[in-house]
Amino acid sequence: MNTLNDSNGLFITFEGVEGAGKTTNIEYIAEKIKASGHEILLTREPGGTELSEAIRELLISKEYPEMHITTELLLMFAARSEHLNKKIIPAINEGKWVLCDRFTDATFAYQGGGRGIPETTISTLETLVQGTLKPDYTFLFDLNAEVGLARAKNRGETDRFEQQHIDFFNRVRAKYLVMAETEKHRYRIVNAEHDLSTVQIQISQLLTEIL
Ligand code: T5A
Repeated sequence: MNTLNDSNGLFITFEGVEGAGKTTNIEYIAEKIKASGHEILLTREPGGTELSEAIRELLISKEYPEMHITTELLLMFAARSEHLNKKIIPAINEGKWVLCDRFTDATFAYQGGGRGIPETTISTLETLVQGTLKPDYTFLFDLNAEVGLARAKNRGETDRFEQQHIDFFNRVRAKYLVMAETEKHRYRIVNAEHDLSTVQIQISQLLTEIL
């Protein structure tokens, strides 16, 4: 794995169930950070490099509804390994603030909480792919899973994950909340159920603290 140098780069991730508003708000957050003088890299998981985006297509495609959960887990980490080594770590080492729409906490929430893969299995892969690297901050866009799913479905075409039963998303949300409680120093919770302007007021307050 590529290693981090002692640059002023920062790694911030954005998490939450489907339709929580991560993609909508990440640009807003990027503008605020840029205005304070930092260089930004905006990216996402699964994806972020040409190969990782190709893996993303396999993961979200409805052509593979019966994908085995271990295959899904390994593909998530295969995409992540490429993304981390080719894009995330080099950018942090150049002093950039990397803003990533989802990262390994999504694996703990979806493949762990949602699919029931043991946490120790996910942690083993996390260590293999990331060593000790973790995000500096994680914004959790928290909302009732049913509200989020309805927002995502309103947007049109759904992907393979969005076909899951609501119980799956309730477990995903519950796992995120456990992680936020366990890692309070890293997590910042945004109540994403409010209208967009109220959500952005909360984001501004949280960013002021970080900046
Ligand atoms: N996955 C990912 C795993 O299972 N394991 C992993 O390790 C990783 C990395 C793709 C899938 O992969 C899974 C999780 C996902 O199922 P993704 O591309 O991040 O990951 O897909 P989604 O989370 O499905 O992305 P969404 O676009 O659905 O969610 P967002 O980004 O949180 O929501 P956003 O911003 O697109 O908003 C959705 C809609 O709601 C509206 C927006 O305008 C938009 O129409 N909206 C609001 N409406 C009212 N009030 C607000 N406050 C609103 N905020 C946004």
